[in-house]
Amino acid sequence: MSKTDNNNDSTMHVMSGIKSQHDGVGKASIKKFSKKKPLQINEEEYIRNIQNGSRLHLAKAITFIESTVYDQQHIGQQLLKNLLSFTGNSVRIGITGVPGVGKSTFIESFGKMLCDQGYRVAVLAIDPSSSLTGGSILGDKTRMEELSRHPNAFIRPSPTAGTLGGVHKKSRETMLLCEAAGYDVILVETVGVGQSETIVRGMVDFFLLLALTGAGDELQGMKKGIMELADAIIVHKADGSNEKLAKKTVAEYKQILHFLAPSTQYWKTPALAVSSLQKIGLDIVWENILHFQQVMKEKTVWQQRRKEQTVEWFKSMIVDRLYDDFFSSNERKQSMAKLEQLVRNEKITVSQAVDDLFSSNPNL
Ligand SMILES: Nc1nc2c(ncn2[C@@H]2O[C@H](COP(=O)(O)OP(=O)(O)OP(=O)(O)O)[C@@H](O)[C@H]2O)c(=O)[nH]1
Ligand SMILES: [Mg+2]
Repeated sequence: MSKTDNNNDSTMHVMSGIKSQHDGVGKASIKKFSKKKPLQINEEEYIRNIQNGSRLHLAKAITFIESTVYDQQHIGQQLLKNLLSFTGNSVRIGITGVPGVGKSTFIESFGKMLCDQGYRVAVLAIDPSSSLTGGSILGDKTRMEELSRHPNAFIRPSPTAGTLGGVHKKSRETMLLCEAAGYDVILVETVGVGQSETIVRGMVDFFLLLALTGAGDELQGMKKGIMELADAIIVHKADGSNEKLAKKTVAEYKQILHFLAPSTQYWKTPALAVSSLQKIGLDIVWENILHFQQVMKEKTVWQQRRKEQTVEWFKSMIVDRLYDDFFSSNERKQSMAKLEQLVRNEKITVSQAVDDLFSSNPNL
């Protein structure tokens, strides 16, 4: 890539491009963007600055990766390619739990504790609900106020524009960029609804489930499957008048965990009482994670899991690509519209319509 100036105009160009997509502006406007003069950056300078800890350059590189504009995406991929050999050295931690359980507050306190110990901490907030209003993101920014001011921290809320497939693709690459920038701990927050837990579980080494007191009640509503994804269950808000109940809940979870398959081989999933507001139990969570890392590295489960995750990522990107390619053809769109009409009027069966769509000689 040729070396040209990285001027402010280019940066504005990137920002507005991304904003438009999140605001729901469709492909037409993206095409208009692509027709503009190709965007170029000084790649070497970017790489050097990212590795030297420039948060600005890291943020811009992530913006390139997240962009839906081909030129920008390409720049992001080029940067990542050159930085790939510097990735992989962090502890990747996923954090999930129902809205309001205190994920952001936990990240603020836990992240700050680690930063104070000298670790560099990156936070990626994946929030499928935030794309429309942006409300959660603003909320999270204020909730993570102290952490965001810490020189060792980097916080990146990622609006997702509603597509979970897109989320995990970009979040993974964002995570790699953070690692290349020297972050030791990556915290990935996801709202505990639907598919996002499985996606995040597939990106991280250690998966934390935050729960509230009253395991008995909560378990009625909580899927056993989610508990089986967790490497630790945190009974959160274990402070004040809630402290006693939290300890009782921890005991209940321990009993339940006894009967569940552990998320990671050689690991007994613990249940721990934590208060992020009072900063109680955060050090024990970290001790558990360090112990997990040590055991899993010795048993090579750590390395194997990462390899499997990369292969799974590759497969899911193939599916994404097939999906996009399939639906982007105008000819196919027309065929689909015709077939839809035929199916609606019960002229042909759904199977016949699908066969027709996939056949090279559609009977239309
Ligand atoms: N008592 C107590 N309250 C807490 C604790 N942690 C968080 N809270 C409160 O719980 C509420 C929700 O906290 P958040 O951190 O925003 O929860 P969240 O899980 O990130 O919420 P969403 O991002 O909306 O899913 C806030 O009012 C917090 O002050 C805690 O350790 N103790
Ligand atoms: Mg939150």
